[in-house]
Amino acid sequence: MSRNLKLGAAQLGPIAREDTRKDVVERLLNLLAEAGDRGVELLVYPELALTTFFPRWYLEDEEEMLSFFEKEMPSDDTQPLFDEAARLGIGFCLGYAELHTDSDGVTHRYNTQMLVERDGSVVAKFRKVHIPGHAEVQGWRPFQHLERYYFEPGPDGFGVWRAFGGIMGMAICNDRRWSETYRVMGLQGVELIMIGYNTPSFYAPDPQQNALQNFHNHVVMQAGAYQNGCWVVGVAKGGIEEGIDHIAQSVIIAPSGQIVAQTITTGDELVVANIDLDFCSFYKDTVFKFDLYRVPEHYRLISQTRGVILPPEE
Ligand code: ING
Repeated sequence: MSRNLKLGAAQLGPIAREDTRKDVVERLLNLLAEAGDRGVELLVYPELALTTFFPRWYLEDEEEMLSFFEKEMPSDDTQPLFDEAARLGIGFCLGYAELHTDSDGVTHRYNTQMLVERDGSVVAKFRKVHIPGHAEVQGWRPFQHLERYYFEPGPDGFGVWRAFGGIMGMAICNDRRWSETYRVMGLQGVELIMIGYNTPSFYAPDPQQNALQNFHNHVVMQAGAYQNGCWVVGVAKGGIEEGIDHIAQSVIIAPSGQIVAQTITTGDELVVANIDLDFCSFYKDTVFKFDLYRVPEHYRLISQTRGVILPPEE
């Protein structure tokens, strides 16, 4: 028995500060059209796929800052993407900056991904949990990473949803570096995790890591896939955007941890893989059979470990 799903990773190249939503939606539609030609059923776009990665600047003018956020999804500008995807019967995952007003009238700013089924219905919204960077301008940096100024952490954690014939999960960019991200969804039986990312190749706090950015990008997603017996798709907005280089190398990773598809450019590029969601059981039912080998009591004890356990003083 196999539950096949044709999965597409729709990598984007740079988006300029002055690019309009219409300019970008045109590019998303081009990738969608190619996905349709190649029989894709689920298409994953990057983090913040509608605008340039604006947290690289401190935007003093509130009106300009809010211009990078979506007040509704779909909006007039993004409705054509939703319409064409539904017409083609392709589901998609789209990253964007979300302005959300809750039932108490409080406005929140989130770094968000929306998952849409093949019939155009909205499956879920996920809001980024791990917000990297800093909240105030740091003059020593060659460029800023002000995500902690622009975004609140998502309040809902990491959920999973039944869609596309399986159990779907989402994470965004920095989330992929933390093992809890995958395990929290793994404990809920996740079979595919969709991750968009914008990752500068220069890491200001420790430039020694620059040369390892592509390695770190893949090792965390491959480990997360293997240790939780799930598929992982990681999709970049890459290339030199407003003068800052971003890694690309978008991938589709199997529950074995193997990379089954990878982009070879830093621009708009679609890679496709036919994934079998039943393949997850080769790992979920053997090496990582949680209810047999993963003893919660051990983890409760381990979680109480504080620092290094030293032998008693002589
Ligand atoms: N970007 C980066 C990421 O986590 C970063 C920030 C880069 C953190 C390198 C640590 C090391 O991929 C976003 N948008 O989270």
